[in-house]
Amino acid sequence: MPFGEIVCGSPGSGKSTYCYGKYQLFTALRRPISVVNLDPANEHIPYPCAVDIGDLITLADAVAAHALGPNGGMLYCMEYLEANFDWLAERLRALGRDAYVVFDLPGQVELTTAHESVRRIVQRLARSGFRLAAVHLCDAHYVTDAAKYVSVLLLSLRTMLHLELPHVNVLSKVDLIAQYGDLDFNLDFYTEVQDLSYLENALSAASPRYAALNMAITSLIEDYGLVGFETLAVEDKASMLHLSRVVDRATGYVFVPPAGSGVPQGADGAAEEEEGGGTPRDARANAYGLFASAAGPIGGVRSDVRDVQERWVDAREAWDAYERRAWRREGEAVREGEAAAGAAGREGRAVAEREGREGKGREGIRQRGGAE
Ligand SMILES: Nc1nc2c(ncn2[C@@H]2O[C@H](COP(=O)(O)OP(=O)(O)OP(=O)(O)O)[C@@H](O)[C@H]2O)c(=O)[nH]1
Ligand SMILES: [Mg+2]
Repeated sequence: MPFGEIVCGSPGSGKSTYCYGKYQLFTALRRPISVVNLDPANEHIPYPCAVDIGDLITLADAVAAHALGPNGGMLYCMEYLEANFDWLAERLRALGRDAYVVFDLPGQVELTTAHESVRRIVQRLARSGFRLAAVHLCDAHYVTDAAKYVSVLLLSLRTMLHLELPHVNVLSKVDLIAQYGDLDFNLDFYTEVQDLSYLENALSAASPRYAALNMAITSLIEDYGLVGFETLAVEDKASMLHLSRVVDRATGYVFVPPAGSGVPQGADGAAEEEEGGGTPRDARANAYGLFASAAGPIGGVRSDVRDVQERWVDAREAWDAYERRAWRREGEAVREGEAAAGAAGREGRAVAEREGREGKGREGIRQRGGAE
């Protein structure tokens, strides 16, 4: 069955860049991936596009044909896509049953917080067998200001409640966070959405008139207790790998056995498998990874937000220097490996040539000996 991610978030939060980063990561890992552009205003698509809404409708078409503004045009495009859902479904079917599809959405947040078309499209995809998670990107610079942070919390909560999908909120561009000045709290305060009453002073100082409203909003967010964040620096491999693990858990991908794996001895279905009539891969539980990968903590480099804080906030220069040294060493090792392989190849060819000459020489001697 196909799996996928609905990548949403405010304008410029890094959705298309993330889709491209995911495409590069999965391609390097030899994991199947297809990226679908659902943003009719996306003119410079950075990734190879498996399906492009631009082939159905563009924002410019909608605006020109119906004398709409850009926001109205975007809503029209999504309604048009919903009305032509078969167009999308047919192209997605062509990607195969084992496809992993990343959907790049437009940045208009009303599409994922209030308007119904995207929600209904997502529901229809789910009914057609897709296992989806929403990946909601929020620019990390919002956490540097208490009021903006509260707005991001509200936006994330609203998106979660509207889309009704397994949901991963992400503070994107965390590599830039140190540029916006010192944080009032450590990063884990923001990602774990800890006691929001600590924001009271900052919120009241910024807008004393709305102090009571702000605190009512924060207590509403706390009452739901749903919002939390992962972090993302798209060019950092560790960050992308960690987020991929989180998303795999949210979609349920971790429950599906890896391609080509058999059923372990003694597990349900092992006998059937031995007789050659096993259940298809996506219809059986992943007896290898079920508990280890689904129930255990997610490990790996920078899976703890305190490490993310150290990498991008507390000791950024030292880490940059360390990674540059590591890349240099890796480059040298690759070059040395290639040089050694080249030398071995040359030596091998020389030996083969020598043996060839000697072989011909012996043949010549044998022939001469025979003639005598
Ligand atoms: N430093 C840094 N820059 C990023 C990161 N992710 C995205 N960007 C930059 O943020 C800008 C916006 O990224 P996009 O991927 O176009 O954002 P988007 O959400 O697709 O934007 P819209 O489609 O217009 O809503 C680009 O200049 C990216 O290079 C990141 O992790 N780190
Ligand atoms: Mg985009």
